[in-house]
Amino acid sequence: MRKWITTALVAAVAVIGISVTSNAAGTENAWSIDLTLSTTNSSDLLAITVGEGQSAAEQLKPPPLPGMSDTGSSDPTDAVVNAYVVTSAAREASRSIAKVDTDAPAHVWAIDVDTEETGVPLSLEIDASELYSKYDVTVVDADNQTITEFESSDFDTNHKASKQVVASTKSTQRLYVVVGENQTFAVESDGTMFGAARLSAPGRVAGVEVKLLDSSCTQVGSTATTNADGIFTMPSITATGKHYLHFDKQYAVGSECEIDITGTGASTTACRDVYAGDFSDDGAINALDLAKMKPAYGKPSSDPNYNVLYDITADDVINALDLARMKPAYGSTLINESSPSNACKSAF
Ligand SMILES: [Ca+2]
Ligand SMILES: [Ca+2]
Repeated sequence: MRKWITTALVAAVAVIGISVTSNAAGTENAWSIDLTLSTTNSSDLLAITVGEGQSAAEQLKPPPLPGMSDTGSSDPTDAVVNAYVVTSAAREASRSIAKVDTDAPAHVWAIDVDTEETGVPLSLEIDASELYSKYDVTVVDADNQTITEFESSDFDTNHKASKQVVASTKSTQRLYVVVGENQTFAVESDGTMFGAARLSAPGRVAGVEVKLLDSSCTQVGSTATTNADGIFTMPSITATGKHYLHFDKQYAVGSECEIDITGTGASTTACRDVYAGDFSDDGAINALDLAKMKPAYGKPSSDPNYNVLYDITADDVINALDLARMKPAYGSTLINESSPSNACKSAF
């Protein structure tokens, strides 16, 4: 049994892909990305930068752009764009480098985008040449509840990628940018908690249960469940203050994170992804789970020993690709649901 586990895990390591951004210059504790927001004909005059470094740094944006005025044209696609990193209620920066936080599962920035005409499709170009190669970028439009993912395969050889991130803007559009190895997050905007859960990166997934708990670990409101796009919404959130968000799914190792709900629509949190592979459903991924998987290993869906439970990649065969999805959580106490660091463990 032990030999099979060793062989299987070595195979799993071998198939973990090399990303297109693998030659980007950023490191785990010193990285940044440049963001340029644009309508069809106009872009923000000053690209904004977010990242992580040895000490926090902010560079305030010059007095209100635009340097350009409204074109006066009825064509909204030429609307002037001004984008800001929201660093506090009163300060807006063009650059925000966070302090290194090795415990953070990911980092979240709020970005406000002003366009002089509303109803404008908005695109974002990301220059990821200084991004850490293991990190993904997700852009969230909480108002319209849409998520745009920038994965390694989206970037060209110059580490640039461009996508439409908003279909139709308001005069001030709030976006959230999530960067890190994990991409599970929640934002509270106008009394609605909205977010997404990712299962064993890459890939979002349906059926993850999301609960909001107060500081005494008492559930607030009802349980939300992620849809086919991995997105959940929790309406009518009136509570404020320190809360916990708990993500879990059967046969997966769940995740919990803290969120301070301010009631201003500016509350965000990044959580560790939920990991598939807890086939024994005991809150940990270890040899017990590999033992359950073993009879199905190497079997295609046509084989009677195939079991869809173990086919994490949903590609109709159980092989090293599935083990690769389990690997980051294998044997880890950090992300064990039973860990004492899980503040609301007793609530489940
Ligand atoms: Ca288990
Ligand atoms: Ca598979």
